[in-house]
Amino acid sequence: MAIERTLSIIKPDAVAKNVIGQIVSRFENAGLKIAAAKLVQLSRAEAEGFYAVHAARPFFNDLVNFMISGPVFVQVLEGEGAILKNRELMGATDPKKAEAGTIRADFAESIDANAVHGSDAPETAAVEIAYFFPTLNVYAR
Ligand code: RTP
Ligand code: MG
Repeated sequence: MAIERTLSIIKPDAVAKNVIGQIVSRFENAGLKIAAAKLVQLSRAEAEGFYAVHAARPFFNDLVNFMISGPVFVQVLEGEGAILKNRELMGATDPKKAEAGTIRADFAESIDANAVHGSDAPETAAVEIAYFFPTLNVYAR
């Protein structure tokens, strides 16, 4: 499998719980490297733009309000099959359905406050990485 990059966000609920380090350790232990990272408070416009694909969904407003409720930790993770690997580490969107030992099973409270985001495909990973780290190629290894 090829070396890929994916965008990860540790969401406001997990940042507030002080488990950034525990979640990052799971990525590191799975062999993913951190290619970029920052702690940011998203504006409403930034959160709306990031989740624009969901703009017509009934949960959009709640999702945006949640994403701006506190700082988020945004990372680019890099490694073999990073996109799928990250999704597997995250677990299902609804933590009640997430497999035991996944990040969402262990740290998330609800489908709304579900601890992490991860890109779901190569195309979305490219768009999402550019959204938060437009100059990342400067740091490419
Ligand atoms: P994410 O984009 O945050 O990594 O999550 P995901 O791919 O697992 O789920 P997605 O379908 O992309 O939905 C984005 C976020 O919207 C919230 N959501 N709520 N109430 C609902 O039915 C519902 N469905 C989705 C979740 O917080 C999800 O992470
Ligand atoms: Mg998604």
